[in-house]
Amino acid sequence: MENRAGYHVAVLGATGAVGREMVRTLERHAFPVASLRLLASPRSAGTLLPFSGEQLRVEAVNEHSFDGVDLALFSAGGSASRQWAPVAVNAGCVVIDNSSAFRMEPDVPLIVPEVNGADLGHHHGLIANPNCSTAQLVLALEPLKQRFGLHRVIVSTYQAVSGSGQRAIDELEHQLQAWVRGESVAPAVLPVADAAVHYPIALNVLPQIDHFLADGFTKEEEKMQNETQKILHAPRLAVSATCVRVPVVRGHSESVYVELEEPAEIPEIRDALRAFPTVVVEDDPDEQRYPYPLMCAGREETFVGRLRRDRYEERGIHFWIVSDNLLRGAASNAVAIAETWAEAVHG
Ligand code: NAP
Ligand code: 3JN
Repeated sequence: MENRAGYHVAVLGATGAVGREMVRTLERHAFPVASLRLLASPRSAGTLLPFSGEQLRVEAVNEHSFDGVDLALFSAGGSASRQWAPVAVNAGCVVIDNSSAFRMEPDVPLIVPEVNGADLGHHHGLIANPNCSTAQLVLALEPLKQRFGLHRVIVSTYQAVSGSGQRAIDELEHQLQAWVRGESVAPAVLPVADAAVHYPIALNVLPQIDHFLADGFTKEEEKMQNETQKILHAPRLAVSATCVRVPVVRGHSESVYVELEEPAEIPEIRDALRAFPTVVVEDDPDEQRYPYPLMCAGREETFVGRLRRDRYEERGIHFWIVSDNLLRGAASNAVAIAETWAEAVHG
């Protein structure tokens, strides 16, 4: 595309579920893009994708893809990130990586701008975007931490299939169409594409996201624990997660139990959440109001509802969070990091 004022930007994984949203989000946010390079594997080289009224051709990533690029948004999986992030950084590019490859490295800031944007002050060219389930959780936890302190967190997720990529979206659609026809199709993607065994997701719920670890938790559950502790600067905060895949296309939901350091009344908690940027409280039992995934798809905010005190533990509260996993959890968080970075560097 022609050069305009702004940054030379690349998106690696541009043809994926997240990458396509990154391109749309750059346009929707009017991020100052001087030129945009769309990168993927050789499989999709030549594909045309729209950006700002033009059709841009996807290129296969190579050793020269990042020459002259200021900023690269990566969303092509951990192994592509491990291969290409050093190449991009050596070429002088700042990389915002959406994979788990570098998130827990001490010298790589892991950022949700509203929560810990200040951590962007120290990076070596590589900035990490958290897991989608973590991003929406920390947005609800940070205002509670600031006002009341956090003692422990127990979270159960209800994660949309789009979190597992375009093939998982296609798999749900094919299974639903087959069910309507009274047929069945063999599952091949979920719960984990490279596992030996697959289970149906249509009209089903799978209590497994990513591979199992030795103690029975999954890697997704461990990511939620570790990343939440890092972003909140709370390395000893007890965070226990159960991550579940549900037959929803877009929008992750979370049922959260939090023990606060100090007891608090529900109206105070609502006020603290409402005052926090990008958090929307949608909570009125009298009017049967609470957030759900179809309400949140395409929105960048994080929605909180079903707020209530625990009946046994004075400092315990329960609530429900919903957010668009492809936006807040991935593309718009990455673009928000880019905006924070651009503001810090060039004002
Ligand atoms: P997807 O729909 O399967 O798309 C994968 C993208 O990566 C495609 O553009 C694909 O290109 C590209 N790609 C794959 N291997 C590549 C390689 N070796 N070299 C260059 N490009 C390659 O997956 P997705 O849902 O968009 O997710 C992509 C990655 O983003 C995930 O693996 C994960 O690391 C990260 N992610 C993070 C979150 C989060 O929670 N923040 C959520 C979802 C995903 P082709 O079209 O050429 O195959
Ligand atoms: O399954 C979800 O809802 C979120 C998935 C995220 C994901 C998928 C494949 C690889 C990740 C991630 O962001 O943690 C990764 C990864 O990079 O490890």
